[in-house]
Amino acid sequence: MVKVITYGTYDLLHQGHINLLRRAKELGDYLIVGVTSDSFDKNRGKLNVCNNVLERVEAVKATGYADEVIIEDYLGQKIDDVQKYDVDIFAIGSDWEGKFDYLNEYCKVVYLPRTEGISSTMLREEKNANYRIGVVGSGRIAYRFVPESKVVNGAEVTTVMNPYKENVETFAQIYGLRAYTDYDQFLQNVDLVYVASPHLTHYDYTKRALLADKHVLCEIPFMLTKKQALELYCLAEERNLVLMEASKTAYCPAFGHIVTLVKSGIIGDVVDVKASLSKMVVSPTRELDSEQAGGAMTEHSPLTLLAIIKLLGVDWKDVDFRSRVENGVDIYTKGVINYPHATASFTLGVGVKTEGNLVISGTKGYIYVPAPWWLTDFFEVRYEDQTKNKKYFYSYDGEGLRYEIREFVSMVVNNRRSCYKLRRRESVAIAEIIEKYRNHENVTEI
Ligand code: C2G
Repeated sequence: MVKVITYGTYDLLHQGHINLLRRAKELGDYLIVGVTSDSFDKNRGKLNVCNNVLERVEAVKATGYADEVIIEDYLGQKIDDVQKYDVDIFAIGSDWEGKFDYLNEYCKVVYLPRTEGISSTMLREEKNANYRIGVVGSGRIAYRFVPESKVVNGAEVTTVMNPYKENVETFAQIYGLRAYTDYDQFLQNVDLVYVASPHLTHYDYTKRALLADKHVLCEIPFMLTKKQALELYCLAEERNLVLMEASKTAYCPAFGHIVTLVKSGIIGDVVDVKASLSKMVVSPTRELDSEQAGGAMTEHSPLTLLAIIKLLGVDWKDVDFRSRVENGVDIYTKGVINYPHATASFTLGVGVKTEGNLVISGTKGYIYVPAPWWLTDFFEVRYEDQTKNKKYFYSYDGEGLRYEIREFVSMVVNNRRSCYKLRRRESVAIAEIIEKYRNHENVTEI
């Protein structure tokens, strides 16, 4: 009996897949089809798969060509499978020509002709309305945003706006976008707005976009007061629009899993959270300009507060700050947030360097996330008995912005107003702590 094996995602199963499976089956007597697991696809950068693994397995079975369906869940599994199932032929579409020659050591490798003119990508694009994203501001983060948006289906950056003509034109030329210096005109030509402008403009740009019925993803620091954050979330709710804080760490795979592991009690009761973030900058720059709300607190606290609030909640009792201030800007701030049964602290620097890690201490053990924890793809759960320690690894692709963009587009497409990865009340709590600091409440200079 000649055994054949082939692999694929088989998302939105189409004629190309069916032809491939038929041809693979014709190569032998018994066909094994490896369908990728959802996590395997995420890890290899396929973030846009529409059908889940059960749906994809059912679709493959329904073709009638598979004698056996298995799940592909890890890199290198093909070598194991070929040996485990005693496979004679590995078959795959010609788009993979040459890529699987390494399997020749274990079986015969056949590249089958690919069906032209149809693909899952094409079907996904047809399925999803293509929303036009407009970027407000053309600074450093915007330059990272556009390439990241290209791996997310359902939306495309088409437009950019900046009141400074030269800046906006350079940016538009690099990415082939339409450029506007007038915000109202810009708003007429977009569906979704990404606010990546200087801190002090976030409120105004976001509000005007919501009033023009546009969904908004707004960079951090999202809002500088609790009132602003509440007002805009209410406005979005009233108008049935998505408003999301672009706190990229919140949407990254590793961070999400830290939160769920902690909530499931893996380190017992959480008693202390320590989060640090420092990035040295050199003047003149926005981060050191008091006129532009520069400083360590506005620049970096949203991510450290995200960690604290996600892990300990929004019902904190008091907060106290210590800052080193130079030219009206905090180059270093340490904050202590007390909860009834826990405490948390954050250290932030734009002119003081410190280790940027995250430590979550509990009654059974602790989680250590090395610097830079906010971009993490790795963490370790540690116990007194070190033999129980466990390391966890995740993907963190590109600049990591793709995860938040995907969440934003998914919220719009699926008409979801709230996201469990960062709840609106958590975002409001972050704004409230920033506001207290900016109002000099419990701030001591050192
Ligand atoms: N295919 C085809 N014609 C198309 C589209 C796809 O012949 N128009 C083939 C692919 O070449 C592949 C199979 O259908 O052999 C499954 O394609 P995908 O679902 O896109 O999966 P893929 O990402 O190619 O996964 O471990 C996974 C494998 O490496 C391949």
